[in-house]
Amino acid sequence: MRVAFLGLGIMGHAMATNLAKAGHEVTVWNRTPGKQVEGARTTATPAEAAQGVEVVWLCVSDTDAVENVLFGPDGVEQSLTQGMIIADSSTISPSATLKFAERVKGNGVAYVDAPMTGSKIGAQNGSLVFIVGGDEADIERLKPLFAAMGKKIFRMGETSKGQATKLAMNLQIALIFEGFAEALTLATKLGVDPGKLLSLIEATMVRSGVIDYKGPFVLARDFTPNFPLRLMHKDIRLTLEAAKEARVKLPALETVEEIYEMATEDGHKDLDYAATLTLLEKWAGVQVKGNAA
Ligand code: NA7
Repeated sequence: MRVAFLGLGIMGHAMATNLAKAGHEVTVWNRTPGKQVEGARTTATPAEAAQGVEVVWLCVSDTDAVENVLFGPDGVEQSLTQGMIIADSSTISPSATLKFAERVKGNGVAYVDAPMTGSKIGAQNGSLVFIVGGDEADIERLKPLFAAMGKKIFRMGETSKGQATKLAMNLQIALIFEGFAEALTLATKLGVDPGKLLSLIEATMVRSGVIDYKGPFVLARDFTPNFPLRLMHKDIRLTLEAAKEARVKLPALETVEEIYEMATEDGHKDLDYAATLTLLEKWAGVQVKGNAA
């Protein structure tokens, strides 16, 4: 298929690479020039990238970035044609997604929100899980592209339901990790070996995918970013905004948001979100260390 891929960050670069590798005709654009994708044609503006394509796929930081790429100067809007599909893999506001979809509908363009999970490694080896909102027929047309970048798609409902679900998923990741980090900090302060605690967790119902993945990194004190703290913080803020719009109170997430705020003030925003642990350690006056065995 002819695809424009806009946004060549950690995730977008790997996804566009997989599209080109799968034989699709890909044009790419990134705000900061200089990024290229093997097998794809680099363009100077979003409008140029979207010229004559069947699908425009976005993967940029946040709601403002999506709005800018679509409707800003030299934006995608200038190149919209009847029957085109816009697919957005950025994690952004569900209500803004609906507004964007409404605006392009006037040009006969469909809008599919397709945030994903699987982090950098999943993007590189094409094993992302997509959490999708949109018309079934449009999603069906996108299947060859989804297949090139991921291993599964879950259709959650009409446009915006992918974003809504992604926020509900990341809410759980943030809270599960925070529970783990608090448990590690308390156990360490009380003299328990965190490596033994992790072995126990793995053998009991406390076990979770989040802890399986993060536990070894944390015990090795490796906070290099798989999912940067600044992006998880953005998702937490988005979730709280969406909750406010829907009149839903999320007291635990509100508290965790403050921890992310303070971790950012401590200079950890570009580390993995697991670095929120260091704040708990600072308050408790301990450092969690141990063997992952
Ligand atoms: P990165 O690696 O931080 O990449 C972000 C990308 O978004 C990168 O290409 C940025 O371009 C681009 N960006 C940021 N702001 C803008 C604006 N205002 N206009 C156009 N482009 C912009 O993030 P990831 O790849 O890890 O994640 C991307 C999304 O997927 C995000 O929503 C995650 O939550 C999930 P730059 O190179 O800085 O010029």
